[in-house]
Amino acid sequence: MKLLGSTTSPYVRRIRMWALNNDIALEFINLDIFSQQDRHTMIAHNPARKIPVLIDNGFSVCDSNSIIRYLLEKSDQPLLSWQQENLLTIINACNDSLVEMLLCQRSGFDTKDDKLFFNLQNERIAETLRYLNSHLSEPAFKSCEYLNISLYCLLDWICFRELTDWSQLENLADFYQQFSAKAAVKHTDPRN
Ligand SMILES: N[C@@H](CCC(=O)N[C@@H](CS)C(=O)NCC(=O)O)C(=O)O
Repeated sequence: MKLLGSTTSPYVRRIRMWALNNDIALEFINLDIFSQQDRHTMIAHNPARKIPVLIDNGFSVCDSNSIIRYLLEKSDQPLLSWQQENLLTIINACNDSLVEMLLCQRSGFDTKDDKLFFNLQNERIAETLRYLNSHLSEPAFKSCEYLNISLYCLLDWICFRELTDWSQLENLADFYQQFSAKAAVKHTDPRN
């Protein structure tokens, strides 16, 4: 199986870390999705023009949510419960808003402007982080490897891109510190 992605994408990193932990061989194709040639490769497999994309025997699976479901099924592991799906939705919502804000910054907008779009993203980012801070000790969260990986990838990506300060959220800070020691973290560090 091949994984189209980039070393910097937190969504791609989740899949890479989970595959490493579960001994699932993925050939990682590192793309620069804003270069003409690599963009062509991405678009050829995903009309939505986003990474990650998993390719298995010529079949493309788009979106990290579908990819993890595909890999869990393929490796005969239980899917996420509905409670866990909801927690993943919260992580995704935070991550999506941060991606939108980064793209706005790169497009030359002042994201500190008092504008509806920026205010909505900032509110969502702050509240989802607060929610995750108070729910990450629950059994449904703790017992789910993919949720833990996804949260770590979100937090580390926020640090890497210097997007927002979550250091006052103590449970998140403890979680981040403990998780950092894992081998898959080092292997997929976007700074390397
Ligand atoms: N819902 C998607 C989100 C993936 C996503 O936003 N990927 C970003 C990279 S981190 C991307 O490809 N962005 C390209 C764009 O927005 O044009 C997933 O879970 O895979």
